Amino acid sequence: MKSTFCVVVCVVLVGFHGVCEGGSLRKNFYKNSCPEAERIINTKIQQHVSANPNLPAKLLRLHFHDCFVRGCDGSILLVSTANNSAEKDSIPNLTLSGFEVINNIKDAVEAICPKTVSCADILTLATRDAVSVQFKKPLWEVLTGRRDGNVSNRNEVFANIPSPFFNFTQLKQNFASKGLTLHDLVVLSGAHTIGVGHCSLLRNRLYNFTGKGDQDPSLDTRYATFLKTKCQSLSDITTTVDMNPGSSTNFNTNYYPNLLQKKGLFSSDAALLTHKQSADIAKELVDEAKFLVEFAQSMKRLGAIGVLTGSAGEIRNNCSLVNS
Ligand code: HEM
Ligand SMILES: *[C@@H]1O[C@H](CO)[C@@H](O)[C@H](O)[C@H]1NC(C)=O
Ligand SMILES: *[C@@H]1O[C@H](CO)[C@@H](O)[C@H](O)[C@H]1NC(C)=O
Ligand SMILES: *[C@@H]1O[C@H](CO)[C@@H](O)[C@H](O)[C@H]1NC(C)=O
Ligand SMILES: *[C@@H]1O[C@H](CO)[C@@H](O)[C@H](O)[C@H]1NC(C)=O
Ligand SMILES: *[C@@H]1O[C@H](CO)[C@@H](O)[C@H](O)[C@H]1NC(C)=O
Ligand SMILES: CC(=O)N[C@H]1CO[C@H](CO)[C@@H](O)[C@@H]1O
Repeated sequence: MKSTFCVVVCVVLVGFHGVCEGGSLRKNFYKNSCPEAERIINTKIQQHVSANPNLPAKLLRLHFHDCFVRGCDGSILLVSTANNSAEKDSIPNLTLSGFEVINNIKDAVEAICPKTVSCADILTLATRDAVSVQFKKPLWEVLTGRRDGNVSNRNEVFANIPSPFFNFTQLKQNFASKGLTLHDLVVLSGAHTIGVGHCSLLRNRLYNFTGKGDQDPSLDTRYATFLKTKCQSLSDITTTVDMNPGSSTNFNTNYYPNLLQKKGLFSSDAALLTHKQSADIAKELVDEAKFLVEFAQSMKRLGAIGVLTGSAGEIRNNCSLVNS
């Protein structure tokens, strides 16, 4: 009865493939089938993050890309085969990494509970745990019970992953197509407090914004001068710069004060200031306590996008391959 109600509400509110399908995710889904799963994932992540402080950023972006293409179904983890080019082999996958960490955790989980815990859940839990290491407590709640998809198509990435060149309207529409609100958009953009971006994606803002050798006027001039010392020419496509100067491994609320000072890295960041409603949300999120609470809620919604549950999908044996 309750689930029928939920389905009806979901269809009315967001359509079948929206966030509401997360309604069938549960707290501690593996409590009986693999009671140690969440602990193993957490222990492994502690080790991996201490060896690689960039890992939280890598996993956070990987999880986001997984959820925005075919829902959070682990499709981003699949490798291409003779007959199929997978999501991870599309252009926006630049610098996606962390795959080997997920595979390593999956091996450890398989060793104690074979064929039980999905790759989609492992990625979701591992992301939460990685971002949470510095806080020494889980930053958001992860419901579980996702199952793995068996399709990963390179051609679906461009239509689903937002581009760093998107304007406000495009960003808002992209998030809405995933059942996420403008508020989620501004809150989740705060993920750009950690990690790096490639010069290739901001070079136009620095050197050729309108095709006349000019600079993006929505970028702070002094910050642009600094960025030019890193991204030294239009032809530099390999160098990376911190998303957030000085705090690229520290998850905090610095994204917002920087954004408000016109120091957002990409056009898509700057675009959040072009409308009053989103600019006002950004101003509120300067408050770190508020940001952390909102981020937790939006991550829960992100992690529920288009999930496969019940008997849909499968539990992959190997996160890189569909079961044969
Ligand atoms: C709002 C639309 C978004 C756009 C247009 C966007 C775009 C990008 C781009 C272009 C990069 C740099 C990739 C590279 O040069 O290697 C990046 C990095 C990153 N993004 Fe986003 N992103 C968006 C939203 C998100 C969301 C919702 C999350 C997670 C909740 C996220 C998390 C990250 C992280 C952590 C990095 C750093 C990755 C690293 O250090 O390797 N982004 N994003
Ligand atoms: C690729 O497709 C062909 C023809 O449909 C099939 O015979 C072959 O087994 C497939 N190969 C793989 C690796 O799936
Ligand atoms: C994926 O699984 C569905 C449902 O189990 C099945 O109908 C479909 O053929 C599978 N697709 C691939 C590419 O394996
Ligand atoms: C945003 O970009 C789209 C696609 O390029 C364009 O049609 C639209 O006019 C742009 N919107 C604004 C407000 O610039
Ligand atoms: C700047 O952009 C314009 C228009 O896209 C292009 O014609 C020109 O070659 C670019 N300049 C450089 C130095 O690449
Ligand atoms: C999983 O599949 C990948 C890709 O084929 C392979 O390289 C890897 O060794 C496999 N892992 C295990 C544990 O079999
Ligand atoms: C990390 C990863 O899988 N990178 C791939 C991204 O896609 C290109 C092709 O567009 C591949 O060459 C990379 O290996």
